[in-house]
Amino acid sequence: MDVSNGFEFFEETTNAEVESFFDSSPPLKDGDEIRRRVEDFVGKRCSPAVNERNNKVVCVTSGGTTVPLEQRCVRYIDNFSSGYRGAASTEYFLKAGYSVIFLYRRGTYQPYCRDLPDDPLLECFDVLDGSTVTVHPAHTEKVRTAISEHRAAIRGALLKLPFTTIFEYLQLLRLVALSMRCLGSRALFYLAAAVSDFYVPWESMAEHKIQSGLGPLDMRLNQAPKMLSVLRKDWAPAAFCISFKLETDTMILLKKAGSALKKYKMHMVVANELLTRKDEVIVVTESGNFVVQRDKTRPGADVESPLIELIVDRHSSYIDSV
Ligand code: 9Z3
Repeated sequence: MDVSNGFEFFEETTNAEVESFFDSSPPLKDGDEIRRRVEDFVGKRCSPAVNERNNKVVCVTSGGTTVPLEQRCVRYIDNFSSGYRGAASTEYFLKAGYSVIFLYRRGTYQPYCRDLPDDPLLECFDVLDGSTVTVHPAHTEKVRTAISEHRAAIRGALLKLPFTTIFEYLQLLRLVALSMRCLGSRALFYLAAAVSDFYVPWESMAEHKIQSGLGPLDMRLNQAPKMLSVLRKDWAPAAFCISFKLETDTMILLKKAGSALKKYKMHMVVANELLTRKDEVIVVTESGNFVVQRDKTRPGADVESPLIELIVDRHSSYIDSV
């Protein structure tokens, strides 16, 4: 699906392509309500009355987007991402004092719930005497932490917005980015979601389930408009922007990350390889590359902790420099 080797051969995304993508996308369900919630959340942090420098907001994107093959969708193409990176990073950004807009794929990992078993309801809870629900002793601490930290976060500083398709994701990203403009350099984009490179335009998509038994299926996928440059240029030009580059071939990873940095004018590109992504990432910047590793001597330590530490530091310098 991600024919990453090919994308450099495509022309720059034009404004017309961007407009046509949004014009033909099915509108967001509850779009007005989502806009109201985002503007309310960001508006509180834009006001000059609040302590400016400490009022930083990050949009963390997480999970993969789908490309539906039918309007009444039965089949779709998916991009790999468990959402672990986004969920863990959200926790560290909150800890560092950021407000977080967590734009996530429905059904993927959630902040504070990463360590719960796969089937938390059935594995964490017990029913005593046929009526009282209790937490299984082996999971009490995890459940307590998940509930209390999550509750504290959503009370003030965490706004969660779910997506499934590439149409929903890009409309939400645009909505959030335009709202975050008022934050200037205090806005940070941490784009860890795995976004489809190809899609079927809504108007050329079959309405009903594609029928089988008619021989091979021929399908033409369009190149998805590259919204990273639009985000940088038009939506939130003063924001600090970090994108991710995923490859399975380490030989081309750094080259691809370097060209994404230049092409989309990112402030950082986090390069990772599929199999080692939980142990190591390489942060590619104009002033050089930084290898960030999980501390293997500490059980349970993850790579997101030192990664977010580095990013918070660089973002602060960026705020001071503009
Ligand atoms: C990433 O590279 C993320 O780090 C992962 C995280 C998806 C690998 P998990 O969710 O994994 O913890 O399981 N995200 C970006 C992937 C991507 O598709 N990037 C595009 C590309 O590489 C640019 S938007 O071309």
